Amino acid sequence: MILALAGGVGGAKLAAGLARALSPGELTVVVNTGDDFDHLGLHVSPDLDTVMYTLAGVANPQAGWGREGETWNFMQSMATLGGPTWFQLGDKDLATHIERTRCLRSGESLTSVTRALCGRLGVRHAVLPMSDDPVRTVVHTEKGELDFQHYFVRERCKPRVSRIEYHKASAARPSPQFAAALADPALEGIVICPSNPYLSIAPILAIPGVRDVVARCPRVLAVSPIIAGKAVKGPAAKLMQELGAQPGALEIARWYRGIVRTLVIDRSDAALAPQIEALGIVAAVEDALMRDDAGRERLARACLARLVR
Ligand code: FO1
Repeated sequence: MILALAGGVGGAKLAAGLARALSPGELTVVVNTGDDFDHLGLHVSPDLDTVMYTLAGVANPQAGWGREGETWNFMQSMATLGGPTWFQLGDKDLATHIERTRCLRSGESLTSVTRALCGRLGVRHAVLPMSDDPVRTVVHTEKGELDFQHYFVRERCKPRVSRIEYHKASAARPSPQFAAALADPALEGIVICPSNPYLSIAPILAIPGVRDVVARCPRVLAVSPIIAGKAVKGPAAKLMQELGAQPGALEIARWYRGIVRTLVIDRSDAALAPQIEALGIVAAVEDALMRDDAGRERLARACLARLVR
């Protein structure tokens, strides 16, 4: 069994590639929930939904998040009524948040709701929230302390960041299914998807016990979300700069030092391989940009080959 740790769009793409390469019993995807928030009275789980929609083949291909073929009647009516419109909820997507919230209020766990929603959308591989307990990413910026979605969507990642915090992470437990997967004797390896390390992977590793178990696993591979000094999507490079690090795959290697055995970097970063290897990490040079379904599967198969080698 392979365990994949994932955040939003980049993580979802590799998870989809892994899902094409592995049968449902062979893959478990654990997803960051530090981005979750309550909005308009609804429990929104953006990364879980991005992974779920992508694996179901119903994600919006342009944005990467939300659903394809969306309609926006709800949003337009909200605008007419003068309600908040900074966070775009399409009509189909809205049903996901309403149904999730209804089930959570009736006492179901986030793990159980996620399994049901994934099942309804035809996702056959296991998709798990990192925890059933609330963990909330908070970004300390020049504009003060911002909840993650306020920083990311409302403020468009513009305010300069000085620190990132994972609220309540120290009191959270991995979901029982995540804990079971980590302890499963059939666990062959862990793939850390090309998600933002600070915003998507760090909250998962911040749950007590998780970092130690991952670090003890002999086969852990990460894929760099930074290619040629730039983030494929999102604010990873900007964040690195603001946090005093040089944006690049070498800095990603430094961040994952002590956790991963192998770092997959793009061909355009091949010259960094000797410096990465000097950190005690195997640098695996691959075509790391996933342009289409075939690119996702090719990178996934390359990761699996590197993992078990
Ligand atoms: N991202 C945006 O940039 N703008 C939005 O209005 C927006 C709405 C949205 C609604 C549902 C959902 O599941 C995700 C949504 N996202 C939006 C993406 C999301 O907030 C971020 O990409 C992730 O949290 C970062 O991984």
